[in-house]
Amino acid sequence: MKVVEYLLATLEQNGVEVIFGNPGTTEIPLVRACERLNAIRYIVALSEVAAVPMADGYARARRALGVVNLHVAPGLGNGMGALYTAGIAGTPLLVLVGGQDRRFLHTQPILWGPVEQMARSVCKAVYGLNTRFDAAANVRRAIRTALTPPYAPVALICPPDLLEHELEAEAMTVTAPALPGFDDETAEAYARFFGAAKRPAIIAAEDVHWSHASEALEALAAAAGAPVYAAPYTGVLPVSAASPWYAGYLPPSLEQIAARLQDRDAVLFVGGRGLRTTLYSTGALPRRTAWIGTDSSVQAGDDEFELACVADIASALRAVAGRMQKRTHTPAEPLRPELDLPVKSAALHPTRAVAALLERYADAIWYDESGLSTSDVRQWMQLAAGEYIINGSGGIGWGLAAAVGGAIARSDRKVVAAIGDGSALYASEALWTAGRCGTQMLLVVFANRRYATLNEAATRLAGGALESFTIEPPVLDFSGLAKLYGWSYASAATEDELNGLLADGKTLAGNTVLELKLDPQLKPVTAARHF
Ligand SMILES: Cc1ncc(C[n+]2csc(CCOP(=O)(O)OP(=O)(O)O)c2C)c(N)n1
Ligand SMILES: [Mg+2]
Repeated sequence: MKVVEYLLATLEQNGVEVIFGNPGTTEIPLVRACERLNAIRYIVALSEVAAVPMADGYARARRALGVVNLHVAPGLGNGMGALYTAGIAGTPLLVLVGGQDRRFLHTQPILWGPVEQMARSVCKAVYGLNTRFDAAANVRRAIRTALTPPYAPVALICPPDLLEHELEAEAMTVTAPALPGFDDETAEAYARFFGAAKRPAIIAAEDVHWSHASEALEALAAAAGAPVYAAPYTGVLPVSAASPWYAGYLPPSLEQIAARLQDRDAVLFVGGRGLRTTLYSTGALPRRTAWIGTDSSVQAGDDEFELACVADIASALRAVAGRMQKRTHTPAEPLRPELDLPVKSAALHPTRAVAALLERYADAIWYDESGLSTSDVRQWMQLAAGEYIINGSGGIGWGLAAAVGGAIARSDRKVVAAIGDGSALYASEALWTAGRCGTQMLLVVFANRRYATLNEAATRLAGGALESFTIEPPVLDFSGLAKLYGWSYASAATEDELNGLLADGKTLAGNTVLELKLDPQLKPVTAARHF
């Protein structure tokens, strides 16, 4: 078979069903083979800034390897911001980079560039298909590395001339190394860590999702009587928000984190790389910390961990819970700080809009890049583990396209993308791919005609909103965007209008842009949590 056929057969054998990409000349062998073999679907995105988040959003919603194909140096360059995000949030992603035909590479042809060097800055490993002798091994090596924690993008550079070579090899299932569970002694040590604490807490991150560990986490929380916080900016909700043990997302501010944890005397970090915060602030964290995860570069505070283990998270948590004496069955009081909704106003209040949308779409998978409203979404959501997804890196322009990937991954489910008006415009061409794939998505645009988050930060830092963060005039007309890509469109400027739309099952069905026309004077009630 040809190298390209081997590549596709091996991907298929390892459960891959789709490749997202924006193709060019160097991708012609790959795209042609996808069409001819008709096993793996090549899903065209109209840019790389859309293709990479789509693959990432798809991977997270499916809890499976995502594959994206990028066109030589400029295509890889366009995709790098989102590859950075996948690396920070820890998504297993295989990046097939279209290399150049080696027969004239020395002439520095058009689109030539240092792809290996570029890929290395955002991928944890870079492999190439170099000869017909190494191609089969390197295909499998790249997949195996991508499926080995800590997860991050892995690049495989695929020169088109080599893809057409013949090779003799058999497609195989890759054996990704299994992480160990806990032996008795280790489980006992973690149980003692909790046993010595009066008021322990758990801070969980993305690895819980990838390790299918949310139930084990909840069981440990119940056994230890420990609230579970999501680490700030966690890319996938690690525990059900409806769980009595869920204590909410930690705010991305060390000062606010310290305030939330001030009466805790021991913290177990489960997965992740530590506490991602936004602006500089200080605060003292509990001194006693322990960690179970996959990435030893984790940073969790000023002190070293009392215990630290690279382990399979689900089985490790089960082993520790099994050794604990149950102290409490349910927490004494609600662990998430409770807030009242603001009173209804003449204009649509963003907080009340979020609450109404969460109630109506309680069973949907949510992708949230709603800017200043994200903390409101987290305050009131009751979503299931793995079904609330954010970029995780702070790199905006990811959420809309990622939600399209999620809607393609889970065509059995409604997907809601809650996106700020600024954030909606970095990769809005993803709407075309959604239309082509027949997704069922609701894109809610929070149209406050501002970079409100930046104004909030500017106010905090230097005393006031900035003219440059006002994105009007001209006023962005999202009905035009919907029309361009063949989506339906609805808008609401008052609560009654929004409720009318939510009550009527038809208007918001299918792929619909719902523009919330907001008064920028009405801020989300949790806005202060951002900094
Ligand atoms: C890739 C990237 N570019 C720029 C920024 C800086 N940034 C942070 S928030 C923001 C504005 C977000 O605006 P919008 O989506 O309208 O939400 P709002 O703040 O208005 O609620 C920008 C530009 C970023 N975080 N990531
Ligand atoms: Mg905005």
